[in-house]
Amino acid sequence: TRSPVTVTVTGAAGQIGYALLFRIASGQLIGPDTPINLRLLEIPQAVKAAEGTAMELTDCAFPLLRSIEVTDDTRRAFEGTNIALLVGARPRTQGMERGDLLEANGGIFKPQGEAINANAADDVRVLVVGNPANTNALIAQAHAPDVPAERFTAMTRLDHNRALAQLAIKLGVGVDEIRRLAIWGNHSATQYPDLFHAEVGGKIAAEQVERQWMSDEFIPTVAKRGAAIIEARGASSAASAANAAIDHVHTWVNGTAEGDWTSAGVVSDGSYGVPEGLISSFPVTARDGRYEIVRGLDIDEFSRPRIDASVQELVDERETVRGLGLV
Ligand code: NAX
Repeated sequence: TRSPVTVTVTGAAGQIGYALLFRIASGQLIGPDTPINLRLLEIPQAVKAAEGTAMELTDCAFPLLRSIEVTDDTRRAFEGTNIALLVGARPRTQGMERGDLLEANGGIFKPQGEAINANAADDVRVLVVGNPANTNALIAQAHAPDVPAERFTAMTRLDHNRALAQLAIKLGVGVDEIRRLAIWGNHSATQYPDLFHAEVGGKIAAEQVERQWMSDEFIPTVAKRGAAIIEARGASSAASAANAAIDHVHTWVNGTAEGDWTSAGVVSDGSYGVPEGLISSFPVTARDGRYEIVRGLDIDEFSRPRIDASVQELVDERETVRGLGLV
């Protein structure tokens, strides 16, 4: 058994929280040898509901779950935290402009970044799930100057998994036969799922599908999957989002397979023309507990404008939050 890890989950009473917490407590986030101390952060009105979830977690008698604490105190929530899953966010309501949404989320992610800076463990790793995830991660990171910027990431693993599944269905293969797929850009409808480096059976995926399927079906299906789930289920993706959050952290800590990569929103070093400092999705490998951008890929002319458009959206979001004094 290894030493315990403190995991903080914000928005713990929400629907992703409910799908996520039991998997964390059962050992799927880090691995079967690592005990977990859970901290659940909620807003005061939802603390009681989070306490109900905590009761159920207790009732599972998970061998790895050492403690659970529910709080509405942001500073306490991140004290000694090793893994912070920032799920709670302000949803877009009717009539809300994008600027209003970014501002409302600034009110959440700025104090959380400050609290992580002041109180978290030295090895803290942060995953932002709450939307707009990339820019919320940027805001939190901007307020944690003492934490290495690379420890702040945004979730595009759900998009990655959606793309894997759609390609597997199209080619009639198992998802485990696909390697090197990548999501580029923003976790939004502009994201670009890239099949030009993806391999199936050792051959490039883009050469095994029609170009028209890729542009008219695959890309929009992946990019608009969240809306399709809402339409069908009457509620947004929850268990699949929680699953992706588990995958993101598990890979971060335990690494990617040799010769393969995954997708994550990470701080750009300027690679592929993505302005330095933006938190954008890239193909990434994980080794020794670090995500690293895969370098040196050729970007073909089908992909280039699509990547650029999604990155431009991130640039615009950064301009908006700069204008609001949030970064
Ligand atoms: P819910 O509305 O069910 O839950 C959100 C919870 O966050 C609520 O319980 C609320 O009280 C809490 N909360 C709000 N402000 C808080 C604060 N300042 N501190 C602590 N908790 C706070 O939403 P849910 O369906 O769980 O989704 C959560 C977020 O994930 C949303 O922003 C959603 O848009 C985003 N998603 C991101 C995805 C991704 O791939 N990156 C996919 C799934 C999901 O749509």
